[in-house]
Amino acid sequence: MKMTFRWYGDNDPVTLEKISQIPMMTGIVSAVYDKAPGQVWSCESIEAIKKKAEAHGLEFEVVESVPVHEEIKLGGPKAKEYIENYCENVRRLGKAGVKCICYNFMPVFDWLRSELEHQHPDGCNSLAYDEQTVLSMDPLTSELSLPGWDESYSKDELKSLILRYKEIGEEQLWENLSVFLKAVIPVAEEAGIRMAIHPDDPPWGIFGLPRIITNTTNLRRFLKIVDSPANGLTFCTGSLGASTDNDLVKMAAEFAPRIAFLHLRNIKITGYRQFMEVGHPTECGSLDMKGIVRALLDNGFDGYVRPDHGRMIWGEKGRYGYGLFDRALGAAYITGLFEGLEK
Ligand code: DNO
Repeated sequence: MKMTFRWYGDNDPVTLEKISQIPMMTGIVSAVYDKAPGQVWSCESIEAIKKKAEAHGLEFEVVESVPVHEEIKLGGPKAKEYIENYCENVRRLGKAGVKCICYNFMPVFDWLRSELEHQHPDGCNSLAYDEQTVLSMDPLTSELSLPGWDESYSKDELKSLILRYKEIGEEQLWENLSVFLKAVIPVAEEAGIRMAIHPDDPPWGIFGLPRIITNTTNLRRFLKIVDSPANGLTFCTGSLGASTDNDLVKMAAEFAPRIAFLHLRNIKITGYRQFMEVGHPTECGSLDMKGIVRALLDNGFDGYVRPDHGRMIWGEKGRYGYGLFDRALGAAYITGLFEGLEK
């Protein structure tokens, strides 16, 4: 396994120097942020990230994310063009030495929470989700915005997008995913890249939009669409673990060889479709972190790992979920878990 850390580029208050000082850190997880989703990334921008990372003794082998344009997910008239752009990005990243690309196939919204600063008794705060709160907001009428919403859409664009998805439903989304994979995976194979789809977070449909990367049955179906090591998974414990129907230890064991990227974080389930993010160790939440890592190691996992969302502790303010302190503690904990279980 290789321990990595997400870096949001030059504007990220968590600098490369700080990242490089975390024990056992091998590289960063980053992306080109100067282009809109669907566009081809310039080789200069890709190389610039690599150079900056290397200047701090860090590798740049993982990209999160190359976003999938909504037209691709919708199978719209411009899907073909955007898929070609996507393939070009895969080629360019491969040439720059990238080995793994994380992406998702969630309609309209990426990860979604109802609260950004859920207060804990010890004075820290974290992201939290409560289905009742989410359901009480209708994105078509509400003026509110939830974390995970793409703020680049106007209200009207958002509305027409949501209506288009309502027409296509789950099966058509699978079909569109299949068209995408059949075009992109052969290019990834050639480029020496493992594609790693991120599960839907939370792993169930919201606002009547279809979500399909959610559970064991669907992950099996996904992996069969193109049965290649290059068609892999991001195993995000906090995303899949939000559904109590998902047995993460079993899933880790079954999918280990196809997991290219591992996002480790713990959540505490506080009710039906209600959870908050907590510190990484097993005892802090509802997920068996040690059991998950053991299942992965016993079944041939060999991929990249990063600590996922941290709480805001020690008075830190920053990008929600992506402060330095708690993610660094998470990295140290995860390194210890692997060390203990591998030896
Ligand atoms: C949230 C992240 C996701 C992830 C994308 C991958 O913190 O895990 O936003 O990067 O879903 O495409």
